[in-house]
Amino acid sequence: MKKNIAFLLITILFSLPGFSQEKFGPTPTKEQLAWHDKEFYLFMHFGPNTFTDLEWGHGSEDPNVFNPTAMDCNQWASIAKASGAKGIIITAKHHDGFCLWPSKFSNHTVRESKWMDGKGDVLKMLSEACKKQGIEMGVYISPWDRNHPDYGTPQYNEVYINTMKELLTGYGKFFELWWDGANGEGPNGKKQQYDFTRFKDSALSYQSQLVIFSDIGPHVRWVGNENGIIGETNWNLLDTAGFKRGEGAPPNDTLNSGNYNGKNWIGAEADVSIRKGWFFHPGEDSTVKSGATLFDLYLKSVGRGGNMLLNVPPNRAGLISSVDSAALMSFKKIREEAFANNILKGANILRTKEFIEIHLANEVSLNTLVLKEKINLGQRVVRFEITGGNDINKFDPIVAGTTIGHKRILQFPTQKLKYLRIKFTQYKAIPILGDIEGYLAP
Ligand code: FUL
Repeated sequence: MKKNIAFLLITILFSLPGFSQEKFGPTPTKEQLAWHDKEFYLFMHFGPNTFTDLEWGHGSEDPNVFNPTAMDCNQWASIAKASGAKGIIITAKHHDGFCLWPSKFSNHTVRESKWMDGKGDVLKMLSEACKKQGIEMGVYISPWDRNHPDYGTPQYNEVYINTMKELLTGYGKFFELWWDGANGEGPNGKKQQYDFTRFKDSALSYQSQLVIFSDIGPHVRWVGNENGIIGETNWNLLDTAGFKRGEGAPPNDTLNSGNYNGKNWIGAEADVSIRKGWFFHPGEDSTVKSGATLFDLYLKSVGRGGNMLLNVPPNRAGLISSVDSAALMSFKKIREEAFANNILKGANILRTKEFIEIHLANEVSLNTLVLKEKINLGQRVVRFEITGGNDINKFDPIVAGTTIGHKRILQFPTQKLKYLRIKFTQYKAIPILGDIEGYLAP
């Protein structure tokens, strides 16, 4: 009977004007929605720097320094898959200009190296491996190029577009294109004026499903730090008018939290390396983050409504080192255990404009909640408070927070309760949440 009344109430409420499933404010495109659902994927920095112990190659390195001895992209992709990552973004070209594929538009590529007698193509090997494992692939193509002789001239914009075209038309579909903000001098001492508008239009003309990352999007934004941490308040909204990539980008704290009233939907992607450097350095094995540290970063990125881009750089053999893969597997295990059994499944849920109440049949112990907004209808929740207990007339404070977006993971000291209430204390439009999950994480 009680259940029927609740159901009736929900039906009535959802048919009221404010409850209609209308979009509110900027909303994500279907490509951005698919991107949000990926949540966690790997970054791989690989190239001459792997062999020279540098982070920023000069562009004048002998191509022969690139010489992985046991290169195996199937190992990369199978480790990525086993870790639960949805894809791999590879540095097809980093700032040193070295192309991991035999580009027609450069003389500084795998073709000029002795590796596989100049016949190797990392992009081809990786795209085949990802396909085999059923994961997706993305490309980092550094606009800054310390090798290309045309860098710093208008001609370089043509070179960059041709380079993108070659990659975007030769290796199957990518999910993401990564534009780094660093912009220094080329080999001729000149800085480039990038034609990003044309870069964007051409990239999308070759692969319209792409999401493009940069400090300011257009589709995905940097979070203002390289520690993998998104702001506790995270709006998927950003104002980009008047801002540039690199120098001229919005302040880091703005990128970290987005703009409350931002005009564009631009989700946050937290990039961080599993070890100290972005590239592999033999002396940095001891800096590999533990599974527990990675899980903490997961809570501070995916758990704050953004995505986690975790860099796991292949070593000089051309393999993921065993310390890194062990940390990834431990991270996977912690996630699996934390989200093993949704205690709230099947509970009675009562929704009103200002709160959601969950009534359980029996008392449960729980220390984790996962909330999701239906972001296809816009990001609406500004602030919320969660209370609960064993008495329908007495709700004690448990946890409070700001913004939900794609996902909000809340962890708190274990509570024993039968009743749970999520109260929206501030919202832009009537909150519309998806499934609410609860767990008892070890
Ligand atoms: C930075 C680059 O300069 C680093 O080398 C690295 O690629 C990192 C992910 O982005 O801006």
